[in-house]
Amino acid sequence: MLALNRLLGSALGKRGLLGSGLALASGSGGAARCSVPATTTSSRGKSTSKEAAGGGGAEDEFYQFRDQKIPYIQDLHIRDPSEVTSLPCFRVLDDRGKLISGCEKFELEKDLSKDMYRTMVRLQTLDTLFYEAQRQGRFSFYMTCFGEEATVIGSAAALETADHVFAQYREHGLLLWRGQTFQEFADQCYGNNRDFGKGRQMPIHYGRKDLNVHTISSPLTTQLPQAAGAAYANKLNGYDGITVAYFGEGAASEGDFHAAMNFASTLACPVLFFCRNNGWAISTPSDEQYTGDGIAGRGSAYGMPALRVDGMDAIAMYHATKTAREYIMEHKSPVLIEAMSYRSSHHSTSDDSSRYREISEMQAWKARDPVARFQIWLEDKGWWSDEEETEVRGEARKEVMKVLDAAERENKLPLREMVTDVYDEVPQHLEKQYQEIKKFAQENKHLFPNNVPIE
Ligand SMILES: Cc1ncc(C[n+]2csc(CCOP(=O)(O)OP(=O)(O)O)c2C)c(N)n1
Repeated sequence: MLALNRLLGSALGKRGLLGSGLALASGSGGAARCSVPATTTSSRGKSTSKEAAGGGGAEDEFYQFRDQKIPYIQDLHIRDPSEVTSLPCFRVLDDRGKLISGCEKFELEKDLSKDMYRTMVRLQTLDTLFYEAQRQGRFSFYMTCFGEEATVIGSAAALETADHVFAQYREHGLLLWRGQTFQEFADQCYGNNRDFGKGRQMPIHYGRKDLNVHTISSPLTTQLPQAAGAAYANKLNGYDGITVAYFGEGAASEGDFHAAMNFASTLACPVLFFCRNNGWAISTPSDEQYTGDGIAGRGSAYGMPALRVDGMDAIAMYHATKTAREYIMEHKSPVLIEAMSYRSSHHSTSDDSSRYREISEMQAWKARDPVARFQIWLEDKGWWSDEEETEVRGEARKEVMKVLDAAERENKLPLREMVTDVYDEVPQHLEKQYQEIKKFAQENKHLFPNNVPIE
């Protein structure tokens, strides 16, 4: 039994458990991975001694398996995963937005806090009005991030603009934090001739080279192996920054998640895997999505430090991301964060979530609204007033209405843009297709929006 305790102890002790402060387990080890004496290993994965090659008799305490030191036990039973304690969840504010006693050291400074809060309010306003505009048929599709404002803005604020971001689609708040204007959001959703993506992407599939935000891909989880690869390339090039991959807990069920985690940990890629666990993947609740200790619990299996955080607590999100970033920069190896929150909105404008979840559930989560929680803390500090609240919301509302009108008035790109940019010169077969479409469009102008130049 002593040996079993030791086994569990070593598994737990290496998992970045949070005690009074916020700390990540150091080193690359996950459960049961220990460093070996220098004399037995010449370099990682290249063991030289007989013992390291897998030897060791019954009298030994540990099974030395290459660079892994595994305790022996003689108590045979199938270990129930529930014997391993869940990773606890780091938070600083309680559900009502009150600072938890002893967390004073985590309080953010005034200007940063106010900037974060203002951006959260602007994000809420952007989402509310863009959602309504889509419902009025002004553009084809939209997704909001209601309920996850603290997750996105708290983490964005803790990153540097130099950090490369591979997002899923519900993290547009990061672009807002990095300086994308309301007008630029609207131009992308309308796919007009000012859209950086030239109208070729679905709405909300933003991308900004100058802000180091890679273009969103609709197929889930493709961004994770891409992020691991980009992080590895940046490491080889000595790039001064990390790579971040945002994804939902639903996306974490794709094979790409596991491939990315394994590549990142074995190649020691400086990447932050940032899971937004909002409880739902369209109509699939998270308890049908996985068993075990959620997404963060998978970190130790990949030898990767992991943190679980209250994603509705902006201050906790900021510190968790900052701590993870510092760890990645120092160790040049990956970290996994799981931000626990709730998707308060429908999945997208193509969804009606009242068909598969209870109104009472949505109301219960509304009571923990991350924006209201952060506002209460700011007010408690004496840093936010009703006047400022009215002013920021009013200004944001006016601005969004204006940019929607402006984006709508702007021309779409000429039809010809459909076939440009893929090849250096438009190949014959595409030219032929384009000429056919152009002829059809000229003969059937009533089928095309009148702001698409047919040229
Ligand atoms: C490979 C792939 N499978 C399925 C889909 C359809 N799909 C789009 S979003 C989504 C749910 C994703 O949920 P989650 O990752 O939890 O993110 P959330 O929408 O909750 O933020 C699904 C199944 C897709 N886009 N790509």
